[in-house]
Amino acid sequence: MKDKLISILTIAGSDSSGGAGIQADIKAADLCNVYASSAITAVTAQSTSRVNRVIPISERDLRAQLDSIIEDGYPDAIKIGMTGSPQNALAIDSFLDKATSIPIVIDPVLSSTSGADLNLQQKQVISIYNNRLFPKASVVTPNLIEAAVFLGENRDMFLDLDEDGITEIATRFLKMSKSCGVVLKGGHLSGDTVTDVLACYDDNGRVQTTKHSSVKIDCRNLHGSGCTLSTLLACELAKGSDYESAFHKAERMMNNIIERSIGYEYGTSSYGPLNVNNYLTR
Ligand code: PXL
Repeated sequence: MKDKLISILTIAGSDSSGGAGIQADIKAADLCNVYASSAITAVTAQSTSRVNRVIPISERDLRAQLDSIIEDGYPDAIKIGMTGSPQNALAIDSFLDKATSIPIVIDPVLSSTSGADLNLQQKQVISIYNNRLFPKASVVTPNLIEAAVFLGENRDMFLDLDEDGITEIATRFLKMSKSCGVVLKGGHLSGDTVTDVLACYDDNGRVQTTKHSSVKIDCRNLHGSGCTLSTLLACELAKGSDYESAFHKAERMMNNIIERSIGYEYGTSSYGPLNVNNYLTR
């Protein structure tokens, strides 16, 4: 009797520098001993310092990848990163209609670590997230800056929030998005502590929140950390964990990965990639 591999499908962009996007997702899945199939939404030409080009894949070619992947069966969870264009966001939306009852993690990527827009017609992509994709998600994983955009708020106000403040924003995002769960990432907070908050519903339909706080680690290798966290979550959900255990497991792994990347550097930017395998080999 052979063991069936646990698998996720990542639908995301390629990062030529190797730090974020599909490249980060596959490394993170591997770390969890989970198999990853991948559908590429866009090719980005970027170094560790800047994004030079964003080349969305055509909707037809994205659909062809998705249809080919499911010829081998459905994955145990789906992770969605950068969509690249409104057309691709809509293609993903119709694909998700076939993938009911599979955990879906949506990382609503709008811009790169260096600040470049990663989608064509960003406004339309934002409205597809709000109206179509978020309501289909098990967990949406915005950072504070993305949360401010989706909630139509001023981002500077969000960066000084305390733990109660970030918990309140996670709850607001949960209700606005109509998703089943939200992990709001507090990495951009100005203080010495980073707090991430999970907001989801209990069996009685009441919002419950859980936080994970850690001392901010003085580490510049954070390119790809958002992609990595959402993939770790997807892998834990693929293994059958509930939201709360998946959240705590993914958060603990992230802390370890970030801590262990401190002694390494790569590239010319002051920001380097998070390289998850440092976790294993050091
Ligand atoms: O970290 C966000 C992100 C997601 N996806 C791709 C990226 C980046 C950041 O650079 O390149 C493809």
